[in-house]
Amino acid sequence: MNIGIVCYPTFGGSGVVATELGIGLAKKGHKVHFITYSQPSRLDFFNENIFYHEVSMPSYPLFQYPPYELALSSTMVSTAKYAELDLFHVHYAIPHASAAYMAQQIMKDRNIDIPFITTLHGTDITLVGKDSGFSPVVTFSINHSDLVTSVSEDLKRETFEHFDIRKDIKVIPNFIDLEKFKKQKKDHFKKAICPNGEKLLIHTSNFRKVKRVDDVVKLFDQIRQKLPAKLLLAGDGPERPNIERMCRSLPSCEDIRFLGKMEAIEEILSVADLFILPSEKESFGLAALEAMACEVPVISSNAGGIPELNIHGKTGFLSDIGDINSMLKNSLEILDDMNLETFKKNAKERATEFDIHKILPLYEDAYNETLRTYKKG
Ligand code: GMT
Repeated sequence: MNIGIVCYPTFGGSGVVATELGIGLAKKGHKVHFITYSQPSRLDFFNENIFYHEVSMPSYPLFQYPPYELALSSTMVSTAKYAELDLFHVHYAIPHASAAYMAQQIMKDRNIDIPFITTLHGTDITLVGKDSGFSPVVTFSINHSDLVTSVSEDLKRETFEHFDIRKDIKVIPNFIDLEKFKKQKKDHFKKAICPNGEKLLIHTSNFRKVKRVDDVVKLFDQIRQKLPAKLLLAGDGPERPNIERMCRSLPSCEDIRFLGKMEAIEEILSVADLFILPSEKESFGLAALEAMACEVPVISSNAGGIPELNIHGKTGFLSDIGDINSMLKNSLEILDDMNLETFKKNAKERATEFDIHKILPLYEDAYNETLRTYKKG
């Protein structure tokens, strides 16, 4: 198949899923054409089946807000023609699904008629999508997608709850490449970070408010009063300066380290004992899946689709959003040496259920089914 993938090229979950999906499809022999405004961060190697088409934005002094969506639609049209695409798969409703609809209409005018599939990832529905400034466009572009997928049952439920959706949504969860995300022997890292055998806690995110990174720090501060431990905070984003300020006011500050954005996060996950994800909203929790694949149990909130991944009492624990006391009790239970190895083993076992080799064929089936039923108009 010739597949056009549209995504955000940044470190965010939707961009990572789209890029890893494209890489996986290319390895299976499909030709994959990425269309985005810069090279996706995980696409830094050569593969004969992967192509990259940059959306370039004409700059003009009249544009206070550059019309990215129009440039994207134009690039989709030209790529579809010259690469003879069979379909588009767009990730994140805004503005990719509406740009795809526009591209589809333009192509029809030129006797090219191909379907587009939209994958909903989370904040495109639960946060920005609900905003009245966007919701009519989100509703329209979901209803006019030829197939819609969502990354969890909970996100599907929320989409139906908040938008007037007149078509089915197929749930295809996030997935993981277990060749890459596996526990590696990095004892020297552990020795350097935890020289006295402290327990190692980690959180990775884009430091947006929904991630509640302040809860991570509050929880760590309390754990630190019960046992020797260190905390790594990986990633970057708008809340980082506030979190750094907060850390500096705490006695446990010297045990907290900010890592910034990391390419090879699996290396650090390999030496961690506990992953913390206290999010306000989380449609799936790819970061937690990456940790679990590296044998790291998860303390999380019960927001959104997290319970579809993290099994309470087995791979970690779920608590109500902001319930630090419950998270503390649960963390201490996991970090108890009598329990830790079992939680680690369970986390890994659960992660294998989301093996890319199991999930990728679901997307291929979805493509084939869409191509089969697409009514050219
Ligand atoms: O977590 C983020 O804020 C990034 C966001 C994105 O769209 O890039 O991630 C969302 O998509 C991921 C991949 O499908 C999911 O695993 C994340 O749970 C989801 N984030 C939220 O719902 C907050």
